[in-house]
Amino acid sequence: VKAKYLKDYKKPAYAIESVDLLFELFEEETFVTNTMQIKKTDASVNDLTLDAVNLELLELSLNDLKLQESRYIIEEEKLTVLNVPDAFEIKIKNKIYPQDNTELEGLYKSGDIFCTQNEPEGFRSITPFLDRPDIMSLFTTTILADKKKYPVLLSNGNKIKCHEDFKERHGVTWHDPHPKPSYLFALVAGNLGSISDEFTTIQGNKVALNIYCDLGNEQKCHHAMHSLKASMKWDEEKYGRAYDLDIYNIVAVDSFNMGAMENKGLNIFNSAYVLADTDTATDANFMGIESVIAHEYFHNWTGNRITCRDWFQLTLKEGLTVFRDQCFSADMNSAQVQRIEDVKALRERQFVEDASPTRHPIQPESYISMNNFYTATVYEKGAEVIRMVYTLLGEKNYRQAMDLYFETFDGQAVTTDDFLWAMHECGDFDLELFKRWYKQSGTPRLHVKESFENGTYSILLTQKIPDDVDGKKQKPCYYPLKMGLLDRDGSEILAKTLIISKESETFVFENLKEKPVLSINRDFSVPIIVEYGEAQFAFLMKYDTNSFTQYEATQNFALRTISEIIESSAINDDFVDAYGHLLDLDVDLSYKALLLELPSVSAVMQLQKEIDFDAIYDAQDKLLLHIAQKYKEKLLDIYKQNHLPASASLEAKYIAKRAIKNRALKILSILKNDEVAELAQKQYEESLTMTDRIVALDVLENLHVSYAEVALQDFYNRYKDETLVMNKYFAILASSSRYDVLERVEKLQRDKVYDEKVPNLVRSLVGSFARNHKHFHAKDGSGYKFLADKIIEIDKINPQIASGLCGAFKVCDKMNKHNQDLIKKELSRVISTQGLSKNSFEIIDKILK
Ligand code: BAL
Ligand code: ZN
Repeated sequence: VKAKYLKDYKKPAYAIESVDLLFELFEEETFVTNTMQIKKTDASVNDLTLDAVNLELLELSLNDLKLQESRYIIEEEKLTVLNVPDAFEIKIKNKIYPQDNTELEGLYKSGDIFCTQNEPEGFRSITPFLDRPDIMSLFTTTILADKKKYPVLLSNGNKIKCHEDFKERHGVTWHDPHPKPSYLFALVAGNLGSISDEFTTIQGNKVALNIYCDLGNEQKCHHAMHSLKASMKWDEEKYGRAYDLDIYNIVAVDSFNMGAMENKGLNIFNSAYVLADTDTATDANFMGIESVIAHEYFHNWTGNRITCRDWFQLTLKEGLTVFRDQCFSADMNSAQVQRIEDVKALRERQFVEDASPTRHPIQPESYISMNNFYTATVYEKGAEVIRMVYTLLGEKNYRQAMDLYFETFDGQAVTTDDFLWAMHECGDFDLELFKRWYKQSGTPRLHVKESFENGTYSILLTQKIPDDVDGKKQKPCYYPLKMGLLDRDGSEILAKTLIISKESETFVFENLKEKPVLSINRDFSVPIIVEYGEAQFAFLMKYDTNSFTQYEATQNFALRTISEIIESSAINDDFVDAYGHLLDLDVDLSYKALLLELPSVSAVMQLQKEIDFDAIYDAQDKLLLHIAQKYKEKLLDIYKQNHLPASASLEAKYIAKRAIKNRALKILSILKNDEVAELAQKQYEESLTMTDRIVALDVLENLHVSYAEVALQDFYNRYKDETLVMNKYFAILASSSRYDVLERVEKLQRDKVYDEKVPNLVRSLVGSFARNHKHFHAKDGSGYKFLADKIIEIDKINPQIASGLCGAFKVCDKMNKHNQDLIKKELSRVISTQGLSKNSFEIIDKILK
């Protein structure tokens, strides 16, 4: 297995100026004819080597002359044409089998729909090509297929011709006027339903908008359409970027490895991020759709018009586009809630990755399978790095810098250095020091030491930078650190952004009457872990004017309290009192629901040198039970005041009410009494929304066996034909705290709704079980054995999904010796499986090293 290295990047020796593709789709096979106009850009080369996977070649000609076999070589992943002229046309016809493609890369079938996924390297399994993002070409695509089975035929760009002159078959030709890399090529053919709308750009161009889905699901596409129009408007207003084609198509398919894909003018989506109505989708699903629709739309400028030179630059488009979609969602909803949700997700996923053997910088230096690098680090930490640039520059300069970036690099495939150049042209920051964020891995820590003497308050800030994964020392970071000082009455004395550039620095604040209270890393201005000396968590929970650090104080105080319970069993009453104050706070209810949430198992585990899941669960339960007992009446009041079973409104006010009352219900459920079980049961039966129904079902599953059985049966009967809803059902059962979870998961695999070929279902059942720490890390090794077996099985079907599951073993070296040995035994078994994909190999190899 060979790795690729960033340092080995070489400019391409050829340009493919245009590509003409003909797809002849049949049930048993598909013929692809690819005609390319190619020019040498490096006169010293003789041969042309194209990327080609499992090539079944039918015809090959150069400038209309059929090539003899002596003129070309076919290898496992290559087609080399020998001695080519300086400029030429090459025509290749080959055969592929989309209906048998279970890897869901290249051209494949999701149910009865032909569709594609080409990022990063899927195109080479469709037809030979220079399949790298710095080869940008003009694409013209003709699709021929059965008229009845595939009335809808789509590709990138504009429809330029219809071919209706056949009996049972028909065809369409699409032309994309924007040069693009092959990873943005897309094709769809199917019998699809759709909804349509229109958007007029700021320049006055009318754009036809279409969302395609399985027939019968059209009514579930309206939220996605609304989100698309809002995204188009937002990008014009905030970034001055308008859409650049006459048509924008989105297609929802059920089998998709990722969330969605930004193919030029023809986005293909995992149906989970398109389809929604209040009966089948939760409030969180609605938000997720809004954000992913926006993300893919924003890629049109940050990703498509300006793309990556090579895959090591992935964060150039992903970090930036995640930052853009986060800002969009903040503008559309509550900014304070959005920021906390984004940070929570970062810490749950990225911080864990950054502390594991698979950690990597946002710009990795090498990879074996690029598919393994669509990570929380490249995406979410990448977005935090862009956010720091934004903070360093300020809104106005950032906008100027983005304008410069678009002006300078439009139509090109560029690097993160090019992006930072544009940012630096319009801002004043240390570019070389800042670049370390792109090269270093691990989560930096910042130790805070306060002192106060004669009216002078100082903070000594010391950076602790983790070593690289191979033990190499890394250097201090450069970043903006937002902070504030409060006086003892809770009024704000100052708010400031410090620039941190050294390993250790003291900041001094003079002329203060008394020692102030420090609020640090406001808005989470830098993705680090702060190590507090004598933090005033209870005070900040009450008085902090920054909603993020108020939340942070609550989390930190809770984490400290849980750690103390693990050590000594004692519950800190100060925390419980401070928590009581939160219950009375008169703030936005969605925000309050977040304040009242105790830290997750993952958050507590990150504090432990050797992870002890049983101790974490016990301590969490103990604290929660104490809170539920002490504040039972208040929590019941919150529940009753905000529970509106007859409302399914998606207005922010009602979403917030559902959030807070469901938080109260979940906390109360630790009491495990009939009163709460009846509330949950009633909520399950009476509420009109999936949000309420799914919370009630989850509560019942973990609280009351006989009520749960009835509700689960009802849920199954009601939704068994709705795969997206069944994902939720599988996830609840696989995440359950009940003792027989593994047995039930094994049984559910045989349920007729379950299909191991559909990634969403695998993620819901097997993936959720792998995150169910209590059962996955069982001392008898049964959880590990189950997952290892699944990885071996699924790796043969879909390597990307299998390598995703391998991630559950990332915590290996933080487990006790007994569990470590069990994990290593299972992973050794997996890695020695014959024919294991490079995807799974790469992850397991890193964990075992
Ligand atoms: N480019 C892969 C899917 C996404 O990040 O939008
Ligand atoms: Zn993206």
